[in-house]
Amino acid sequence: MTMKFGVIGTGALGMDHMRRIQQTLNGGEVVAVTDINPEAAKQAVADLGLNAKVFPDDRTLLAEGNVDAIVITSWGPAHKASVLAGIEAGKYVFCEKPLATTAEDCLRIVEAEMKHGKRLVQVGFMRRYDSGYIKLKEAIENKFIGEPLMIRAAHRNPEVGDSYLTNMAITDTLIHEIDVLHWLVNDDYKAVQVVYPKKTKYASDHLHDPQIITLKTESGIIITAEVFVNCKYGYDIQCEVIGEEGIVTLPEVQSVTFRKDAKYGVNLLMDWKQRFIEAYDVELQDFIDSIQKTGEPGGPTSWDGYIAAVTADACVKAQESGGWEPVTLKEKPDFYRTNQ
Ligand code: NAI
Ligand code: NAD
Ligand code: ISE
Repeated sequence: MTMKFGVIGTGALGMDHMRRIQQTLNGGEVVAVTDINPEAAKQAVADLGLNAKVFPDDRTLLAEGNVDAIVITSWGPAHKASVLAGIEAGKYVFCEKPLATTAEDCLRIVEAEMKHGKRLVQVGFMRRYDSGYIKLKEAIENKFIGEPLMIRAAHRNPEVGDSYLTNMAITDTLIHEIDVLHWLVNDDYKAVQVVYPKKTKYASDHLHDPQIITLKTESGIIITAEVFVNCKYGYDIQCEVIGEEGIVTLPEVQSVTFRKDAKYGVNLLMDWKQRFIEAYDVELQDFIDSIQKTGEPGGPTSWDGYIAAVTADACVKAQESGGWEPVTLKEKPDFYRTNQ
C-alpha cells in the first residue's frame, strides 16, 4: 500500500525530502503540503510536478489532507506543535531535528506518544543510516579496536548566514554528533564543556566560531568535537574512534583522485545535502518499510530526540559558564526499550 505523505515546511530540506519520496523511494507519495509561506508551498508543488493539495496550515492538512504520515521540515521552533498535532490525529510523524527546541517539550511529545499507545514518531537523525558510521559501529561492537577510549570529531561548514548564532553551533550543528556518537559507542553522556579557540575573521560579531565541545560519557570516553561553520574550504565531517588496540576512522566521501595542472588531489563537497544523500534516502525508506511491516517506525525515537535536547541544553549552558555541565537524563521508559 502506498503511504500518503503530508509535508509541513517546503524549504531546502522539505523540497529535498519531497523529491526523494516522489522520485527515488518506493511506497510513498506526497499528497498534501503546507508552509507558513503559502507561495513557497504552491511553488514547491509546481517545481516538483506533484499531484498534491496545498493547505493553509498543519492542522487543516491533518484534518482534511487524507494523509497516513507527515514529514516536518519547518524550522525547529515550529516542530513541537506539528508533532503533537500529528500524534493527536493518530498519524505517523517523520520530524527533522530538533524534535523540539527544549527538553521539556520533547518530554511532552514522549508523553503524548506513550498515551497514544504505539510509536508514531521518527526523528531525522540520518547519520545512523550512513554506511560509514554503520561500519564504525560494527568495528566497535566486534572489538576490532578493543575498548573505545576517545573520539575526535569535526563538523565543518564552508560558511553560514548572518542569522546563525553561537548557540546554533550546538542546537543546529553539533546536534548530529550528539545523537550519533552516543549511539556509536552505546553509552550515555555524563558531562559537557565548551571552549572557544581564537575566532575566525569570517564569523559575524554575534558568533563564536570555531568551538570545541568536550563530551564525557558514563564509562569515561572523552569526545572532542569541533564545530567550525565558516571553515571556507568545504563541508567536512570527520570522526575518529581511538581504542585500546587501534583506531577506526569514518571513511572519506568517495571522489576520483586527479592529477592535473601540477597537482594531485581529490574534490571535497561544499553542500551538506550531498554529504548524506544516501543516508537520507535509506532513513525515509526505512520509515516507510518499518511502518508497512511492523506498524511502527524503526529509526531514532522521540526518546532519542529528548536525549539530544537534554545534551544540547547542557552544552548551551556550558557555552555560557565555561565549566563542566552535567547531563541529567530521566530513566528511559520501557516503551522505548524495544527499538535501536
Ligand atoms: P528552510 O528554512 O529552508 O525551510 C523551512 C521551511 O519551513 C520554510 O519554507 C518555512 O517557510 C517553513 N516553515 C517554517 N515554519 C513553519 C510552520 N510552522 N509551518 C509550516 N511551514 C513552516 O529550512 P531547512 O534547511 O529546510 O530545514 C528544515 C528542517 O530540516 C529544520 O528542522 C532543520 O533543522 C532540518 N534540517 C535537517 C538536516 C539534516 O541533515 N537532517 C539538514 C538541513 C535541515
Ligand atoms: P528552510 O528554512 O529552508 O525551510 C524551512 C521552511 O519551513 C520554510 O519554507 C518556512 O517557510 C517553513 N516554515 C517555517 N515555519 C513554519 C511553520 N510554522 N509552518 C509551516 N512551515 C513553516 O530550512 P531547512 O534547511 O529546510 O531546514 C528545515 C529543517 O530541517 C530544520 O529543522 C533543520 O534543522 C532540518 N535540517 C536537517 C538537516 C539534516 O541533515 N538532517 C539538514 C538541514 C536541515
Ligand atoms: C543543517 O541544519 C543540518 O542539519 C546539517 O546536517 C548541517 O551540517 C548543516 O550545516 C545545517 O545547516
